[in-house]
Amino acid sequence: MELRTTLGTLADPHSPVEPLELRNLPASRLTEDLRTMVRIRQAEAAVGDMVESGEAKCPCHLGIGQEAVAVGICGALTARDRLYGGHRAHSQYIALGGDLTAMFAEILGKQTGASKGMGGSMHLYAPETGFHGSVPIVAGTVPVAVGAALAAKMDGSDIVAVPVFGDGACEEGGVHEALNMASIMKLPVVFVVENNLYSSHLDINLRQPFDSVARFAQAHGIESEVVDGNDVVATRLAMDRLVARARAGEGPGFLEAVTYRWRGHVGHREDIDVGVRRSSDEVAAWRARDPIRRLVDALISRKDMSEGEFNAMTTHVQGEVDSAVEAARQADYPPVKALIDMVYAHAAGGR
Ligand SMILES: Cc1ncc(C[n+]2csc(CCOP(=O)(O)OP(=O)(O)O)c2C)c(N)n1
Ligand SMILES: [Mg+2]
Repeated sequence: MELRTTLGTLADPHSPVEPLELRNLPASRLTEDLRTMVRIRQAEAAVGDMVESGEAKCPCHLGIGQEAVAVGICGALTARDRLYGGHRAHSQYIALGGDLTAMFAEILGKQTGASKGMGGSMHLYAPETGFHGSVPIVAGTVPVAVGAALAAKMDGSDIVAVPVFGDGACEEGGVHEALNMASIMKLPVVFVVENNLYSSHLDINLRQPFDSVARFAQAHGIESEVVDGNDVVATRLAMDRLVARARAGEGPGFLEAVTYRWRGHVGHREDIDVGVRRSSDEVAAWRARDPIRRLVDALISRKDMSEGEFNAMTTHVQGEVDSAVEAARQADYPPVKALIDMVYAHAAGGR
């Protein structure tokens, strides 16, 4: 097997933007995918506003521009599967159907939040949807997901575990241990890397000898696919293939989805020129590869949607987001006592 090292045009924002191939997929499904991408984008824009105004006190990492990865991968999963996220996980939480009010409430530190207001943006949790938590420790949930896959195998269930992490997380040793264990034990896990070409402010070309991280999967004998992560259809189809293999007991998979975040590493700003290569030109070129616009254009050219229908969709979703934000604002903060009750476990006998 030839070692894949370079992303080529997938990482070049100036390469021609190819129209999405909708591959005879039904309009109903693609329209739902579009709606979810719009919901993620507008919810994250609202989070950005909360950060800018100072209303949100916790660090918030926005993935605006990366929506197609979450929607593509989550569409391949059931609520019984177990997905684990990292610091930039609003998109996966929403794509799996996590409650918007509970997400905003968590970000605002309210007791109705997804983690009862104790965790903030980077500690979302909605196990009823298959979202088994996000943790800010880079790569922290990767070995945890492999543990979930081991449990699934030992139980003889058909559950698949999915850790979602970044290109930067691939520089953590735990990822490589997790890949090795998953491979040698043929565990039902699909590793998903959102390769957005940056780790904080550092370009992947300044951190690694090659820009494609799927080579780590190849090194461990794991089936891998590399896709345009701004193409929701390609992402979904690749994930479907890897999940089906894992579910059938054929071993782990690894999906590298190449994408780009429009905002800076953390907070609401674009972070132009704080890194070594991130320039306004680069951001503008990636914005032209907007995963939402590409899907809208493809749906319009197949006559499945009109521009007016898309506008109506965005207005409707904005209404949902606004009411969720308002409901989160109205909720109470947890009582101070909850800090002790929820952070420390009580010993048996109730001391
Ligand atoms: C173990 C650990 N090291 C460092 C950090 C600080 N940190 C937070 S996010 C981040 C960058 C991660 O980059 P990547 O995995 O590519 O994800 P992205 O932010 O691009 O989504 C770093 C270094 C951390 N949270 N945890
Ligand atoms: Mg990254």
